[in-house]
Amino acid sequence: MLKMRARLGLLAAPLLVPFLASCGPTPQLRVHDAVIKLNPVDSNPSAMYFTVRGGPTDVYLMSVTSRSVLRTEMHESAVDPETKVMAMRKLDRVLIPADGKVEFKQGGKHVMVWGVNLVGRRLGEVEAQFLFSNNERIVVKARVEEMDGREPDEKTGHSGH
Ligand SMILES: [Cu+2]
Repeated sequence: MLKMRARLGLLAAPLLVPFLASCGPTPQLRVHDAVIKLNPVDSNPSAMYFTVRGGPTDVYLMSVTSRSVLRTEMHESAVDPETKVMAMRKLDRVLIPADGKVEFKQGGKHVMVWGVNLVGRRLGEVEAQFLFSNNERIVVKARVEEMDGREPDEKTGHSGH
């Protein structure tokens, strides 16, 4: 039995080597700073912003969904080179480069969100699910706030409209 344990110890040792040999942590695919900015007009879509950090390999972000909303779409805002007008286009997927950083922010990439439900507004947060091309799913809490950063009217009880 003792002999057996000694042998197992020897077998386990090589497994540690890759960890010790790498100089720095392996990049991990993750999502942070997710926030939904509520549209002041309830029938108009709200926008969701966040940052995605790339993992060890290139992947695509395929969708962002939430059970607390009716519908979502990934968009990118950009100035049309011909008309010089700011316009949005729909994105089917977004490349997240290995060890890279992709920001979804105002005036750029964003997720359009229709129908944020009352529970999410009252709690001031919803659970959002990010699906990637490698089948990884990341679930994060997204803060829900008014356009100017205040807590949702439904949470504070201030109903201005
Ligand atoms: Cu949009």
